[in-house]
Amino acid sequence: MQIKKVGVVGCGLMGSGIAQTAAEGGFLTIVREPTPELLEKGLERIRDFMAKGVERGKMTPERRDEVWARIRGTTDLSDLADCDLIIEAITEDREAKKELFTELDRICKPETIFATNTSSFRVAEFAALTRRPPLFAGLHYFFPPVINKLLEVVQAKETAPEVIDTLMNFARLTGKLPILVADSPGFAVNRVFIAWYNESIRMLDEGVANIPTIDAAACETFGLTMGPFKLINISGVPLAYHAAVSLSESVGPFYTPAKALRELCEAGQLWDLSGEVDPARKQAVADRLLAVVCGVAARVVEEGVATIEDMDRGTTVGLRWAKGPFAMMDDLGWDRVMELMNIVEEKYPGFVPDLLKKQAASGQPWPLRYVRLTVDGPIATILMSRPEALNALNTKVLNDLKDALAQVRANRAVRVVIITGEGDGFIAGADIKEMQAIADDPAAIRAFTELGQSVLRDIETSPQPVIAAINGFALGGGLELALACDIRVASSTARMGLPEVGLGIIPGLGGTQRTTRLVGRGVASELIFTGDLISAEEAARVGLVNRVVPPAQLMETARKMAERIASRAPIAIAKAKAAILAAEQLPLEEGLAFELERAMEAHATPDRVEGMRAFLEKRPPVFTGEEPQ
Ligand code: CO8
Repeated sequence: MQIKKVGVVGCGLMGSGIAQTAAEGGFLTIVREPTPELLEKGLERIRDFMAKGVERGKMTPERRDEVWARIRGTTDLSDLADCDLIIEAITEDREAKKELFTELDRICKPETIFATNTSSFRVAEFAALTRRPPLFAGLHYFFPPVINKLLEVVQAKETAPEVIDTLMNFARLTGKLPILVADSPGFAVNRVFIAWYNESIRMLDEGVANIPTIDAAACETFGLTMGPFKLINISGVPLAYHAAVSLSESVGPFYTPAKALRELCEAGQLWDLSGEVDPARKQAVADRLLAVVCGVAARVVEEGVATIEDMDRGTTVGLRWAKGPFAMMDDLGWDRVMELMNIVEEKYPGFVPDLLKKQAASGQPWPLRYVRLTVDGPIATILMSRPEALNALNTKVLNDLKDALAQVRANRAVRVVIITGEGDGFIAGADIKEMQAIADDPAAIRAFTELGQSVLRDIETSPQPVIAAINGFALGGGLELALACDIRVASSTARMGLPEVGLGIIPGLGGTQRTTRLVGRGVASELIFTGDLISAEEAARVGLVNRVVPPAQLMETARKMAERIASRAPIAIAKAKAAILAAEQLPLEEGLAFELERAMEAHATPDRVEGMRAFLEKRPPVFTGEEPQ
């Protein structure tokens, strides 16, 4: 399924931003408003937003012109007939949406994918009105859609998996970080967000604290610059009220809007943010908020709406929380989490979900995974899966990677490993935030660096060859990781570099050693001393990567290469790998002696017997990788 032309129906605050991101992603985009006046207003919004982007240096004038050239406006719905994807972004009016989708279904070609940006209704309800439920999904953008990277891709009951793949890909091409969620009221992130602000207002109702205290406690607890009251004043009181009403109707009375919110909405006023913060009351507020968001997040996962990783991703990327609920629970520890749960369980009996109780009873942290291992026949693929931070390496990621590598090493069926990254990055280096947090503790920095070095050494010494499929930024520790792999294939859009000296540190995960061995002192020195990023083409020219391919061919190229390697004798490959590595350290004589021993070991294997026999019998060999008796 290929998307080239995108239709966006509705060019208001959300629709205009959605259209801009689609055009920025390279798609021909046609926006529709019913009248020329509304259309002009919508297009003006896009022009203004891009002009501000140019003013702030976020966009060059050339880029603005290029994006603008991909946007067309219309008042005629039938102009959207040949779009490959239509995103509905009209007001949250059920009947209007129903009417629109019925009409679009009549007008559009049968293969057009429909997506609704609804936040309050079920996707399936609209899909059922059309002849294309398998081609119908949700794309739930977060405000402001050009800036907020989070996008919930909603899979309704009948949405086809290929449509979901296509939309996830579309989301990435438009610079979004997609999370897959089920078609459930409020999807994933709003369930937590609405609970968070509604609970804040309930605490105001109950006299737990005043507005400035609640806002301050929320900011400190969730690492925000704006608390719930200030945020609601900016995003709109009616929106906050109606969102809570909608969830209370579909999920239950827990979401009934707080009294003060209802009254404020009815009065058409804003919160009065004045007053003093009362430090003595902040802890009580923080406890309630933490308890509520952790419990709700676990409930949403228990219902199968999203994974624990995506709940954390959704809240950190979409709501800008410093940490997601599951990472926060791991930090707090189970004794403290259960203490918090008791507070809310008393207020809302039955609040604590079984999933959370079970995990607490196990005493284990949540099984958050930032590295995904899949094994398909003889090929293992390790996907670095922390796209919200361009897959930057923190302690958790390094430990997950170490585990994955150990599993691969122990699996005799695996003959080749591919390492690649999710989203825009391969790996943008060691995690600078984590390094900064431990910067004053040299022992901790040393331990972190040693852990990184040992993981990269695991890659280098793995008996199975490892291919780095470099899909995006490979910087600092990320490039160092790629250099520990045996072979590097890069997408033409990848960028590489060793920018450490710009941070006042040096490449400490083997960058000074492996780069020099691979490309020589001159090129290594230029890369390391300037800290400049280079293109994939340039990396290939200096010998840093083996080959460069178009982005769409990256994984296929890596897999084909892996398949060829996997068809060879595995013990011979492991021996050859050991000898190649030895060549970097040993003088030639010693290297040749080392090679001779490895050659004799390979010669003694049943695979050598099979390989030579198959050649003479003019048939393909069948290698087993068995050790000699
Ligand atoms: N660490 C932590 N977070 C990161 C990192 C990183 N290395 N790189 C990117 N991120 C995060 C960003 O903070 C941002 O998160 P948020 O949205 O919460 O602010 C998110 O990823 C997306 O990044 P940007 O918004 O910056 O994306 P852009 O497309 O604008 O820019 C770049 C992409 C150019 C890659 C930019 O993110 C960048 O410059 N990143 C840092 C690259 C870097 O300096 N890497 C080297 C790190 S140091 C290292 O690897 C040392 C290893 C040896 C350790 C030895 C210790 C003694």
